[in-house]
Amino acid sequence: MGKGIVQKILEKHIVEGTWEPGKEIAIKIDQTLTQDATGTMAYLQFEAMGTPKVKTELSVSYVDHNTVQIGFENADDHKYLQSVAAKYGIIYSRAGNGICHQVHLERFGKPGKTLLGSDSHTPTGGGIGMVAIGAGGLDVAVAMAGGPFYLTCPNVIKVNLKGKLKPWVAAKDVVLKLLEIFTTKGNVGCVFEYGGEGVKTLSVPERATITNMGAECGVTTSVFPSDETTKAFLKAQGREKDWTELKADPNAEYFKEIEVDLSEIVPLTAYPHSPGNIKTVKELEGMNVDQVCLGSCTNSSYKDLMTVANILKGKHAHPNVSFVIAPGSKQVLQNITRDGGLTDLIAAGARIAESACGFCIGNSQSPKSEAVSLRTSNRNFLGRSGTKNANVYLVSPETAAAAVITGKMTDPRDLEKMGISYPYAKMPEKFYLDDSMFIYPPEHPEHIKIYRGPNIGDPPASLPMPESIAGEVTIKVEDQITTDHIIPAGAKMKYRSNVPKYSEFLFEVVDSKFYERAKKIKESGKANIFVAGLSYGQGSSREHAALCPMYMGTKAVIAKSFERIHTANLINFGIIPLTFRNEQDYTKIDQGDDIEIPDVKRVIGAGGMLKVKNKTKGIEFEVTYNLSDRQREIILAGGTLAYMKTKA
Ligand code: MIC
Ligand code: SF4
Repeated sequence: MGKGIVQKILEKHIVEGTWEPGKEIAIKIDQTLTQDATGTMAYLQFEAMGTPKVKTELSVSYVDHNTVQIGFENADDHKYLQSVAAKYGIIYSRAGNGICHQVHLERFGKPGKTLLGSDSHTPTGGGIGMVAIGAGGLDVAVAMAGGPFYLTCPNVIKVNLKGKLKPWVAAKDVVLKLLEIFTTKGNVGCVFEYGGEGVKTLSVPERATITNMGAECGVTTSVFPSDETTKAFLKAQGREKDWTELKADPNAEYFKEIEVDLSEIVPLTAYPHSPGNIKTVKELEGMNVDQVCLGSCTNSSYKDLMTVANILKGKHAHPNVSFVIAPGSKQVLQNITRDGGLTDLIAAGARIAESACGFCIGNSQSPKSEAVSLRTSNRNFLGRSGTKNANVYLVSPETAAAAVITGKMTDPRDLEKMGISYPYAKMPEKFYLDDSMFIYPPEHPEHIKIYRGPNIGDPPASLPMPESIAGEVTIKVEDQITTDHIIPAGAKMKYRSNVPKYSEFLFEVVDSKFYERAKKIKESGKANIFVAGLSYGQGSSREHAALCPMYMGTKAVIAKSFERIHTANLINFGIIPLTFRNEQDYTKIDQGDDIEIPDVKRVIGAGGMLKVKNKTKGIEFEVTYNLSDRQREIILAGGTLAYMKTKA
């Protein structure tokens, strides 16, 4: 039987287990990346492991999230990251160099390699044929220390692309189409592998947009073949030697195959407040637009910005539209400057923001109250923009440009009627290259002292699983609760290195009284228990969505289902993810209920079925858990760091 690309790459990296979809495997990680918002905790944990130097082929520490720096906290973290990078053999990408995923694709990604990143959009690297996976910081720390990464051997879904995109229709519309087909839930344990004749019609940045937003479907990663287009991209980056061809065997077998005809796709948008809410742009035509933001790791490439620059050449932003651009990297900014795009964008009234996450994470450019904001980013979760009652629509750069001109939601194909023809932005044969914002680690790092400002605190220690859990339900939430609901980013993200302080903002966007209740429960000696619906923990890889609950004394989350990265983070911090055996039991438990999970330690140790006693309601029901033997040991030890100590 032939093999697909994902199977070929993974099989080369498996160190425990074998290729058997659904079973746990461990793989060797070639490259890691971190970003500053998750990186500080990751490196604190790495330091705790006592490894003198990273053991990967390449590890890069990016600073791209917290670059607004109101107060000393972020600058302290950046200095800490710079010193850790120098000490342990990590390349440091300074603030201003760009968004980790864009920069990694440009300068370091290699077809056929594995990449683990402490950011959920790490699968961007799949655009050049990497198996690139997002994970919590602790998992990345383990990989840097030479440990393997554990994952469920994936069910690979082959997406056969046919045809060619029509003018004004973009890669963003392709991935929004996939979100319409697959939705944001129910895809845990799957990977998208792209193939078919349509692949060769897509450039690398287009492929990367598609793999980037596979994260929103909840798949482990998304991978494109590595072909002549990949080679040309790497050549333009001066890295032709990093290219290898990757293609699926003609008789490869997959878990499932679907066909997507690129020529049938039309401009799409994801309406508030989920990337899975898909409508055609036509359906929303005429809606007034207050803000347009172009950027984020999804759509901030040279091609994206040049396309918009060419559309807006000689035009001006509508008076009601605040138009912001955050180029994906310093390289993008330098190249659109070289090729004249920046001048056209500035002339059109663009506000040029730093090459960083910026608006995407809500730490700047929050829109006005009740605004309609069109963004080329990947997430429109409630409150993420920093304005809770704003309505964020995710769109392609083409649709964004159309709204800049008209001040309304406009199908970009209608720009033809205004005399604007579709400007195909060509990929340069050679990018202007400048690596001066990378700081390479010294050969002799002995003299390096780690800088620790007052914002840096040690990661809190977790407690082993007690014999039985006596707890109270702190909160009961609905389906599709994202990590942005659990712990906000934006302005609060500066406390990432200060867990006690950051914990005060848990569930803030859902329930402003949450922290007070959780604190009371903790002080009473009971465990905090959360109850949730389907697909709990969507979105970001931020381990603080598990670390802060752990700090507040949370021992279990009972949900209808969980998302992959968040499940791993819960386990890493000794919180057991439990699912209702019978989904109807969700109705039998409420906020404030007194709960007991008897004999939990023994039962998990033996791998048996757990019971939840609802003492307030005088009933009980069964819950299940899907943990490997290794994960059961981690849960019993109270988390991965504690477990590693038992193995040392
Ligand atoms: C995001 O897009 O939500 C983030 C901010 O990049 C997160 C990481 C974080 O919370 O620091 C992610 O996607 O993993
Ligand atoms: Fe940064 Fe936004 Fe990408 Fe997250 S999704 S890495 S915040 S640009």
